[in-house]
Amino acid sequence: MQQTFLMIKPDAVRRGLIGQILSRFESKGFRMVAGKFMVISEELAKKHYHEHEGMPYYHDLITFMTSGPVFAMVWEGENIVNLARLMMGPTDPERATPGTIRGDFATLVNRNVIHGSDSIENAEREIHLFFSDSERINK
Ligand code: IDP
Ligand code: MG
Repeated sequence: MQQTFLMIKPDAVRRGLIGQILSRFESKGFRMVAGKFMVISEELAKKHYHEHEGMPYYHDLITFMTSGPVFAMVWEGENIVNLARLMMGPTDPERATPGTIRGDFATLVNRNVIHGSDSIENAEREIHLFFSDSERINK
């Protein structure tokens, strides 16, 4: 059974989309094992997005991700890393087909409503960046 890290970004929290987005993962048959409503620090945002340092959008990304509360989560299920990415749709909502989360709820690449780990290795890293082992429910 795989676990992945998902995060509802500040734009989606502000727009009141948490429930609709979570319900898609619940309906799919996945299980939330940890969740935290939080404002992330600049330090945590920079660690999370370290691969993007130096990109032209990096500064805006860090400012945006720390601009308001996010809902950070760990979810569990068969092949969830890949399946959650498919459910989210591509990074740029302009290329996301209707039926995907970004296809249905977003229009701009810098306001694309959700983060999801892109590999099993990154899922591990991101889960441990945001959650302690005891915060993941194992029942
Ligand atoms: P992902 O969120 O689909 O994994 P990444 O390429 O890892 O996409 O990029 C991380 C985040 O950085 C994106 O979700 C988006 O918020 C932002 N981002 C990526 N590329 C661009 C861009 O070209 N312009 C503005 N923001 C971008
Ligand atoms: Mg990514």
